[in-house]
Amino acid sequence: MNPSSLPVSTDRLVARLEALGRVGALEGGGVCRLALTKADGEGRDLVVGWMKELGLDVVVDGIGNLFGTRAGSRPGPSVMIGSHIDTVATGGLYDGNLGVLAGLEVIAALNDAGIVTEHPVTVAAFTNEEGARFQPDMLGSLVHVGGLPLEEALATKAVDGAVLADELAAIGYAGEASIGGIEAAAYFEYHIEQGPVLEAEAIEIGVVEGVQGISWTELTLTGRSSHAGTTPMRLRRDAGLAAARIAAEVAGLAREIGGDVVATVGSVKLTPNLVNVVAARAVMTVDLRHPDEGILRVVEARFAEIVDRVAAEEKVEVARRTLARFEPVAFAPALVDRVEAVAKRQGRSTRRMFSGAGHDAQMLARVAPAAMIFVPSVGGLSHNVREFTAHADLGNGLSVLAELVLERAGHANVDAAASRGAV
Ligand code: HGY
Ligand code: MN
Ligand code: MN
Repeated sequence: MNPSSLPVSTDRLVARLEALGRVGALEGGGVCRLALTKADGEGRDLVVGWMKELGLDVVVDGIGNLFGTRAGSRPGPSVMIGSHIDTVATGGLYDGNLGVLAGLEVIAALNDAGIVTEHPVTVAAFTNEEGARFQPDMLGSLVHVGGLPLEEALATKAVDGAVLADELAAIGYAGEASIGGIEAAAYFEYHIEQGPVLEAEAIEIGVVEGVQGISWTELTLTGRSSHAGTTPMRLRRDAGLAAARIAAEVAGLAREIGGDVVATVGSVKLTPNLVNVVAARAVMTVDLRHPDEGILRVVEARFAEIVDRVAAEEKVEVARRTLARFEPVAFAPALVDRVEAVAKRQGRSTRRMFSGAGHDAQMLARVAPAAMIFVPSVGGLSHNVREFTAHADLGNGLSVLAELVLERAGHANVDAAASRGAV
């Protein structure tokens, strides 16, 4: 059932999600389209093709952000619908892709309805939102809003050693358009929740009030390799043991403080990584998050103490590198209120919530009123090949998005719109 006045089609959206999901498809399900890989390039090609089919004016900026714009009756800032199409290595069909492809579906419905909006409407796909290959995450949208100089971003090195500028050129998306050239009058991001809340409470639409703070650190622990059989425990400088102890104590810290604190050691690389060699080096990442900046800073300080104490006890040296650090962001209250009002008017159950995941919307919020719409994730799963959101839920969020965009972009030819019903 599509209660929005725009003839959006969930079936058409799902068909595009599945088609894009075939790009970088993993054996047995799931998707791997890490930023600026060949698969990401092919996914971009597919989306650009759809943008052109829909009659959008497509531009690519210097960091590879994609923008497809449908003209309004008057020039000026766009109502922007955005997200990302890069995925983590074990990604699903929906994270990011839903927001970009739902934007294309709103465009298709505007075309089908013959509606001319006052404001232009732009669909954006931002580069490297995931931060899995290049850090920080939300890199493309951060550059777009002036939070990271383009030259610095282009020089970023991937976890696999590649340089961002080279990878961007290799897939043909080192664009000419100026950074920030497409201005947003308002920004909407439609996204799966990626957590367990909406499903657990049987709520249809998450009205997102903001995004929690995020702190990513890379630790390089340097010990000394030695023989696993001949080296007494008291003589070891074991980087692997130090990494394991830090991981365990960081998790213990999160459990001790409790509440909304989350701490994750997602990557540990040992050198030489062999069964009978005490590890000389460990390179590990620590992801800390909390909705309150003050508490996040307390967690960071306690984390630093843990690292210093364990390193001293295990006689290893420590080098720290900040990979990402973003304070919590609150979305525009008036726009958040509209998300809630439209969802309720369409008969949806709603609840207000903060986003546990980072999103491009938290960057766009620096330059325009921004808001997000969440729909449930089955089992609360995401960044997992079994990520899934039910067809009806996809349609619920799509209808809310369509109504919000139409409301914000304005009708220049109301009669044409009024004469067409919803499908
Ligand atoms: O890490 C995040 O929250 C997002 O997926 N980049
Ligand atoms: Mn995402
Ligand atoms: Mn993600």
